[in-house]
Amino acid sequence: MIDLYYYTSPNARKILIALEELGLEYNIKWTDITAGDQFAEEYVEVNPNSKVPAIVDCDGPDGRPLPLFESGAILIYLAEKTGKLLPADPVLRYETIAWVFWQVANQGPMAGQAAHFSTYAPKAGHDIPYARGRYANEINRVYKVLDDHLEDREYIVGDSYTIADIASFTWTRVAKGHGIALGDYPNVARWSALIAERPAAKVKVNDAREAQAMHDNKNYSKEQFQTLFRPEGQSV
Ligand SMILES: N[C@@H](CCC(=O)N[C@@H](CS)C(=O)NCC(=O)O)C(=O)O
Repeated sequence: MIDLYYYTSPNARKILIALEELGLEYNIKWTDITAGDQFAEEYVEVNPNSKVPAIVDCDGPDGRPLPLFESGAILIYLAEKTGKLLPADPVLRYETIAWVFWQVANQGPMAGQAAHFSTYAPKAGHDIPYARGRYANEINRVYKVLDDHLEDREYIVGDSYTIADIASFTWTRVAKGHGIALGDYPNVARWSALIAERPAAKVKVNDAREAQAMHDNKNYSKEQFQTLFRPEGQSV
């Protein structure tokens, strides 16, 4: 059994989709990042960086429990554990790992900052045109990289679905919120629609807190904003 420390977010959803796709048994440990659960002592033992996702695999390597954080590392671990979603061919394998790193170092953080400065910060009275423009430009550059790459490919690496696709898909499915019109990136749009049809990509979390979180996400309270974005420093 794998415990998934989860909150409604593209990074945590990567792991949810991978667990479903791989048919692994899991248990969701709801971790409300708008209430500060990520700073709780027990959670920091699993993820010293205080972000979701994280997992604990009770049946890790040699049967020992394995706590793991960082969505890219978790995706690679789950793929290696099952021998799926990561090509065996070394060239394709490293290419897949490179695109996973690309996602966690570029698409994720740039989309997050673009949404922050275009939507969340202005709502809290901080409209900073320089930051808004900088991250809007950068996230559009990132989407152009992916769009060019997908021009003559069905999936990101080789001709099969891999963890690189899962990593990017959870962000493209909410691209609008990051100021991206997928219509401007037709190859990304086609690829994203293809993945959206997979049953595992449609997984829903059967918990009232999920619906509440999706609602909150559109309009954080002052307290939630402070806990999540910490404009005045650490909230704990
Ligand atoms: N590089 C990390 C990023 C994780 C991340 O930024 N998670 C966000 C949600 S998408 C979070 O937990 N934010 C809470 C906070 O910043 O306090 C990963 O890929 O796992």
